[in-house]
Amino acid sequence: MNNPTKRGHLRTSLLCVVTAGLAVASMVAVSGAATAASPRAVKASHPLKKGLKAFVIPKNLGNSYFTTADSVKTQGALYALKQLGEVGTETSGMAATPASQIPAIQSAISRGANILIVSATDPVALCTTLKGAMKRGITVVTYDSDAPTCRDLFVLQASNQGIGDIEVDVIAKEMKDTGQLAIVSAESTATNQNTWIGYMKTELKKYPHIKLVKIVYGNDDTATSTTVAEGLLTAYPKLAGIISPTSVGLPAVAAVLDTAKYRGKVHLTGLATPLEMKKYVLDRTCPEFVLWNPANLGYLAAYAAVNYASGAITNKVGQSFTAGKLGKFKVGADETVLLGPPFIFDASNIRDFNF
Ligand code: RAM
Repeated sequence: MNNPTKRGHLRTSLLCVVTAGLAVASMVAVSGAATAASPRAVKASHPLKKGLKAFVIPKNLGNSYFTTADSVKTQGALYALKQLGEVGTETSGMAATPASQIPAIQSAISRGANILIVSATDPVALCTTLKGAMKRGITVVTYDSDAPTCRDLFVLQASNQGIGDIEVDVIAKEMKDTGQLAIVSAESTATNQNTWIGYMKTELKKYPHIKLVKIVYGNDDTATSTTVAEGLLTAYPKLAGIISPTSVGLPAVAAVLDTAKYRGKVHLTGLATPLEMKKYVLDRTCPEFVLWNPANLGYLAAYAAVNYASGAITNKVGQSFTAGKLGKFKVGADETVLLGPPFIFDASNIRDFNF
């Protein structure tokens, strides 16, 4: 155990998770992100506008992480919008690329959007379109993956450093602090993965016997992730560990490692949804991985966006709002609202989650 304090905290948090039904609620209860406002800080609540046209635009469609973050069924972004009396629509392209996502953003604008909630495939390529939207008075909120210079607010799933550090600490423990490590990421332009990889490189300095030999990109596409993982294993026959910080990449890499040729030879961790990883956790291809509650991320992004579009909050540090069942949140530095800490999933809790 390389970081007992952090791991201990996460373990304690996960002990609260007892049944599939309660799991999601418990992740909220222990998130620690909701900040109770002092009685003095509570003002008469500003009325929220109703009937706003809100478009939820994930990196791409067909990715179960975003389906969970956005859907009514999972109580994600579209559910929150419905609760608030807004008109919510999910739209995007099929590939997690700016070329595929930008036309969906443009179409949302021409369909009369009041709010855009976007997971950015690129920190800059979307900016002309998003800045154009902001000039027209459209509220632009990024969630999951940021475009820092061209949005009003960013709703962040968990501390970026926390996400990077914990993945390195998990793989280092599995690798017994030694050997060649590679990363199978998403798009090479993805703001979130690149930020986490930056923190991973810093955290790796704590493990001088682990060498990061290669970063490859599976583009949040299963077939591409499989191909690049296979290429990696061929090019680096001594590879001892892989981190895949993407919910599409991690199950794809796990499927490659869960074969006679590689079974038990290469350690694996990363980010993914629990249902997609259950098999690989239980057969020990990937004993531990990390995520947060994607539905709560979408839900929080919707509340933040509607509060901003209604003039109930600005994006200044300390502005606070209530996000329905999640409680009160505050705008922090860099116009960012934080959901909570990341979670480790393992054999002790993997059966408890239904997303
Ligand atoms: C993929 C996407 C998303 C990321 C998750 C963990 O679904 O890249 O942006 O947050 O993985």
